[in-house]
Amino acid sequence: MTTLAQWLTTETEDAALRGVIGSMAAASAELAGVLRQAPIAGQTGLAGATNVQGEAQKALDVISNDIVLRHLKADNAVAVLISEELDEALTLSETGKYIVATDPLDGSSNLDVNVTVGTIFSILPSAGGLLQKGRAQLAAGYVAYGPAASLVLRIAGDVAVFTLDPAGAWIVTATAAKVPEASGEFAINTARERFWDEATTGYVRDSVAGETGPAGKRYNMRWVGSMVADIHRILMRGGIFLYPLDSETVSKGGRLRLLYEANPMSWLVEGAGGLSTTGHQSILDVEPTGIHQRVPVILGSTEEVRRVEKWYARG
Ligand code: P6P
Repeated sequence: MTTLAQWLTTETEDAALRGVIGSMAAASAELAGVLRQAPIAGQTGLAGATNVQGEAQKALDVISNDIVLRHLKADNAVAVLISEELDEALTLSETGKYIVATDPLDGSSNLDVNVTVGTIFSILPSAGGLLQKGRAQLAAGYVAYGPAASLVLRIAGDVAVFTLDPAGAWIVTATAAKVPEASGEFAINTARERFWDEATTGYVRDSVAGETGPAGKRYNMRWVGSMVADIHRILMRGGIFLYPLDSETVSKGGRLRLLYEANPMSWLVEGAGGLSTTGHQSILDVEPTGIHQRVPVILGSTEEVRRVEKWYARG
């Protein structure tokens, strides 16, 4: 069996980069253990949850951020941490070579119903500053805390998948994950239909029209409401994930965050042969204007993303 450390040595000669990835993987392994016990420790965000000392329970979002921060602080290679849980970018080391942008616990609203949640991270060169396009990423990954804990990681080559073993080691379980070009499955929150633009409405209408519709095939719909869970399914068996700009999110620029959700997921999906778009451009080419900037997110199987792009091209 190949471990994460062994895989990393074949993927990059940069020991400092290997170290940062190892720190994120170690933080995620620790967090996996915390999540497994959370309902017992009263940490699932249930109303009135308290710990054994009767202290006000810190939400798992904050606990997750604390775990990531502790592991990255121990790693002098990280100059700055950008986190969904921190209003401002946090300087960790004046000499660090890397910036880590992370959503330490994405989908945490699903914790009290025991649905898969995740940690998403993006690694960028500190020389480029806080606001770099997604194409500048040096590595990106996520951990899906599901029936198994899966770490999905890409540096500059193929996308690898690791599974957490009972001893706490990440073991390679796939070395070149590929998003199937074609798929009959889309992921969108259909309760937002009344807010959708014409392109989203048209794409979904064509899809649900099935075999006799413009897409010429039957579709299924899946929406977990946890980005890591939906993206992992798409990475493993194909599909398309849509959180497009709509009349309610347009004022904020979208729903999902560019630096620590859209960019790392796009880096992984495109590295596995899929595509990502805002509807008008590749997500990886979006020029960031702020560390918590939101963007429209459409990514997955090439054929499906191309169909959405055709709808947007109609103008
Ligand atoms: P909605 C979770 O809160 C999240 O940020 C993503 O993980 C998920 O894809 C999305 O929001 C779900 O959004 O509008 O369906 O609740």
